[in-house]
Amino acid sequence: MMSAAERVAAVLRQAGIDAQILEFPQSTRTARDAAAAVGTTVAQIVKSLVFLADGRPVLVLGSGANRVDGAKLAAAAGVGRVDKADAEVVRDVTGFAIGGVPPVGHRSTLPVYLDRDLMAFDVVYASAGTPNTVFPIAPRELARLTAATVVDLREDA
Ligand code: 5CA
Repeated sequence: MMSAAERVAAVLRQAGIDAQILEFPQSTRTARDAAAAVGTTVAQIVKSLVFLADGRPVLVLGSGANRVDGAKLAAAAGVGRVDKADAEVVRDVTGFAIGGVPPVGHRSTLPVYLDRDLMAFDVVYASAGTPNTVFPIAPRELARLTAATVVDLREDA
């Protein structure tokens, strides 16, 4: 049985991405925790969030600094309404638990929407499938790897 982090590492390797998975003794469960562990800004942490778009699961790769604007996501997905998936749905759809949901390696292939604010950075950090691992990746590579639609998803304060 492959561990969650091994599953993510295998997907990255198969895509030709030479990512080093960083494992920490402390939590990277939240964007804030992950930023502190890595020594980077919260904005450079990728949140991998499952939403239900008219009931169908989609993946949002958001910036740790932003809240996802539901109306913007609904417009991008071409649906009437979006709701955040609950913990059980997240586990069912991705095969990973909240706090360690990675952007790739899911049980099912989801449409992916990537917050364009992430594109401003040379490197961002996403979960590697567990609550104490992350991996660095160029946002352009992340978008390619996930076949993401890059779009403005930021909720304006
Ligand atoms: N490992 C970190 C950084 S990569 C991480 O996974 N961050 S995260 O933001 O993608 O995951 C935490 C997110 O899970 C929270 O932003 C929140 O949207 C969601 N979440 C936390 N608890 C629940 C819950 N009970 N039900 C649904 N979603 C939840």
